[in-house]
Amino acid sequence: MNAKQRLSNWIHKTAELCQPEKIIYWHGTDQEYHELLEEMVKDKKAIRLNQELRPGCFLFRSDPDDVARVENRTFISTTLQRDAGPTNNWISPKVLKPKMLKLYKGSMKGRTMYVIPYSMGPIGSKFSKIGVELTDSPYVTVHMHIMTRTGDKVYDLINQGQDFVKCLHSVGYPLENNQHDVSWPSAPIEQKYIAHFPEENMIWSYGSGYGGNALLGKKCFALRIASYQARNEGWLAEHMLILKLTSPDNKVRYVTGAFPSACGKTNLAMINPSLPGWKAETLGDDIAWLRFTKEGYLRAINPENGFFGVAPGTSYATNPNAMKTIQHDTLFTNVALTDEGDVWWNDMTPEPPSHLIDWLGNDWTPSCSEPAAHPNSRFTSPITNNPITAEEFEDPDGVPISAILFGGRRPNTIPLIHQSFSFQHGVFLGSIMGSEITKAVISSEYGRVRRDPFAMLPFIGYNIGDYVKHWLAIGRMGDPEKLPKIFYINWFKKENGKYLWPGFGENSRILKWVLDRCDNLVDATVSPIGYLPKMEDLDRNSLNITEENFNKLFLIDKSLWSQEIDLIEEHYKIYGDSLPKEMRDELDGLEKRLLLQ
Ligand code: OXD
Ligand code: MN
Repeated sequence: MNAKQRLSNWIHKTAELCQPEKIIYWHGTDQEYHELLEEMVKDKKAIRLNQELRPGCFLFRSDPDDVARVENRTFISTTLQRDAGPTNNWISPKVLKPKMLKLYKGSMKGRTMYVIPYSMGPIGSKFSKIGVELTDSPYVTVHMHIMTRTGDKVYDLINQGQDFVKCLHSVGYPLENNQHDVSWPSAPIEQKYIAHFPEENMIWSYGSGYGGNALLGKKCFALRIASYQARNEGWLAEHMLILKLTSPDNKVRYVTGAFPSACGKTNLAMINPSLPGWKAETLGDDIAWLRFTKEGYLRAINPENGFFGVAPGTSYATNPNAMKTIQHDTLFTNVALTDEGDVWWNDMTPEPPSHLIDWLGNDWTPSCSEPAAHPNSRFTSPITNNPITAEEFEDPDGVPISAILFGGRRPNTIPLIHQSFSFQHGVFLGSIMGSEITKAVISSEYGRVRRDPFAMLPFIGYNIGDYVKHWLAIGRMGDPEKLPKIFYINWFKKENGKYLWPGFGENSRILKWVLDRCDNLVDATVSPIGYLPKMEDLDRNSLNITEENFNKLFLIDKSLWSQEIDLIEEHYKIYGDSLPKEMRDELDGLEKRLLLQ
């Protein structure tokens, strides 16, 4: 059976199973998008914001029980448990499929099933992959329209025989006998399933309408399924931003960066460099697909077409380019509504407005103890809204990557920046990545370090040990001269509860050193943990920071590093017996170097 027949068979079989009232084929036009938004406003599922203040913008409020990715309901369903590995929830397809088929039976009754063909990456690029999402959620449909490249050109690729990822999504709220709909349908938590069948190029999502649970092109396809495909096909699907940097002498370089959540990834992707003459442009803020070219360089594309950013904390002070991005044609979810029909969230302005409608639809004043916007409230904007999106974003061949940045939020131990001794040592740095748990995440574990290898812990679609082995294999496939250099960054070192480093635009000073190292323009100091900058190579002009504090940013404290080794040992237990030997060798090497110091 060819791809076209497979698509039509699958659509018809799904319709028979889920029993939608009607089927709408999405063609990817702005007219369909606007008409569907109008319909949602009429059905009270969306609020039109003040079109003078925020043209083309709408607000959605989710069910209070459906506000984030549900990792404990996310499954990798492979034939063998070993292939899902020790860090994923696993259920055999033989058990999971009958369970989910039961849930899907009649689940779209009284609703429309949208058929959304989409491409991750520029349509037709060698880097790109295509998928089709069948969903009964108009919210998901308008969001997929922004976040991916949807439309007829993708049907054309399928007609030409290109394989696609089958993505089925239902909110799990059938409307029986003209039952009245609710504004955000979803299913109880124990019925939610975000299931991946990597062996079959297939995703089944049931019961949630929110973000990564439901916009299946994003975490489900572009990370979990794609990482599985990438391992088999010799490339990398990573949770990384892509940034273009132009130096005052007009030299262009590209870097990628992986940081766990709440580490300022979107801010870095949209940085305004403080260093005179430097220019930064965005290629992506969340996902990168990297492949070797014939010439042996690793090139990257951003498979997405929009931003799905966390709203709280975003302001003209922290991220002016994001604020300009969301000024128009943006969909907001779970933020607060002002009396003028505009949006607001914590720290958007220094003072909150005197009255708001909060994300739950209730009156809110500054004396309320709960935040007006949900901590995981979001904005969804086309990538072209960003005033600093790089033109190469549409380049089907991607951009060559000079450096890979890893990082996390650590109040101590880890210096502001260090460089790995080799690609393998860089893989080690990725494998031990961690971040302090902030109050916004899990309050009971506040202050502890949570390890998030490569910022991919919830997104690796297969065995984590095999994933690290695959990174090592990529290192062996590349010419060491042409492979990106790997760095580890910590913008968040503190003393007496205060950040030592100003961050934001000043981070360009560190990026400059990264590029100088890539160009072999500067030497470095060899330390037990990696290469450190020589102080004279960091541009400190007009930087308001004392010599003493500056030095503290690079201090390697032996007793903290000895605790760190114990923490890494502890962390490595999660890999079980799948930890590659090279990582153990790197840890031994680190320990020895620290002892000799
Ligand atoms: C995201 C995430 O939403 O990483 O990008 O959770
Ligand atoms: Mn992310």
